[in-house]
Amino acid sequence: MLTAEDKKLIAQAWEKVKAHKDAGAESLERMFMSYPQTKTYFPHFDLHAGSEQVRNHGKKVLNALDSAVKNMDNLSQCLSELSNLHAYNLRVDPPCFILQLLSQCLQVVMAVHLGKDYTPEVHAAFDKFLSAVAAVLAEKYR
Ligand code: ZNH
Repeated sequence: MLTAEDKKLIAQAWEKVKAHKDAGAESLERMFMSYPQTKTYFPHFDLHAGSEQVRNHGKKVLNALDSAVKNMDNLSQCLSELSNLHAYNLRVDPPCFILQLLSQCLQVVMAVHLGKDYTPEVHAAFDKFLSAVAAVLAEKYR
């Protein structure tokens, strides 16, 4: 569970992350490079560096996380449609594991952009938050 302090740290740090419009695309690029098996879910995408599709998808992911940050107490409801989409679009095994891969890459991108502001406390709070997001996205898998 996120404590009141976690929520405060997440909300503050997220404002700084959001200022980097390509943070989502950077996270996706890292995910595709570090975990090549994730590329199999995007056969219809151009995955080369600088791809416009990856850029756009990165923006969608950032927007989804932005509403998740704004609805931290209500993640299930806030991400319900996205959860449906992932349950039908993605057939990964086990889903929670692969969903965490993007979270790992997001953490690295946040650390790069936030530098010393990405304290161990912020890291720990985001880790909990992103795990909760991934759990919601995985919750409708059968
Ligand atoms: Zn995902 C889609 C988010 C993870 C795969 N996604 C998507 C979207 C969003 C997201 C927002 C869009 C939707 C619409 O359009 O409506 N994701 C997300 C998040 C996360 C994720 C937040 C975490 C954290 N995904 C993921 C992973 C994967 C994926 C890990 C694999 C690997 N997604 C996906 C796909 C899609 C999506 C495939 C579809 C795309 C297109 O467009 O086609």
